[in-house]
Amino acid sequence: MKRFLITVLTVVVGVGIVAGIGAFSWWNEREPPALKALVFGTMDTPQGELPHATLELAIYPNPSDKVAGPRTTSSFEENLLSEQPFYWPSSSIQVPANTAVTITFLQYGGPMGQLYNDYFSEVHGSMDGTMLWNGKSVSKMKSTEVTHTFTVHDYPQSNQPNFFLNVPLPINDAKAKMDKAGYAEDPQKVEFTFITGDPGKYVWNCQFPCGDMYQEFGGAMQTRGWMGGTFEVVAS
Ligand SMILES: [Cu+2]
Repeated sequence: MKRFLITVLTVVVGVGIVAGIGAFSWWNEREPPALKALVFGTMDTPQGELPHATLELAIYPNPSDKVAGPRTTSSFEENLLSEQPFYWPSSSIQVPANTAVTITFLQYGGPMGQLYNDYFSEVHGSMDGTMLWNGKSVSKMKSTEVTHTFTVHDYPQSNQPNFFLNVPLPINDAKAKMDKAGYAEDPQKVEFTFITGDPGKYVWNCQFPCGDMYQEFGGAMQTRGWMGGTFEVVAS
């Protein structure tokens, strides 16, 4: 009987520890609060007049006193990512369905690395095939001018509307004025407008090797909340 009780107790404690670790890592690795595109008025589009929503995202080259950066799950990870870039204020994006959405990107980082695939230096999925780069309309950039991308895609198996966007984001050149935090004083500005369809759940990530290790696809590139996240089209 005693042995039986000890066995039961051991199992109960074991299950408790596993559940505890599970709850701890779930809490640590949870999605950041969603950043929602808000509707302001309407826009004339090839699909007629649609509600118009806007959203602003910044890309910083490293955490600093100015911008804390995404949550890290340990001091080891904090160290590993202390010089790594991230999207801000959230990597969980929500946009309304059947709406014209404009995302404004402010890119604060300087030059690094080189894009592996020129496809990602082209604009894909915007309303008219272009984006505004510092106020100028462009449909692609030179691959040497790109430092991050915002690339939204579908899961391989799903039966929701297909959805794909690619926004190349420009570097600040080596001569750009940087502040103490290492951020460009006059960041690169990109405005990208696209039309959403019916609701769906997608993911986005950066396609530029801006992390470290694994051909620079480690570090920020493989950490939730830094260079990738969720992109949800929600019923409006
Ligand atoms: Cu990146």
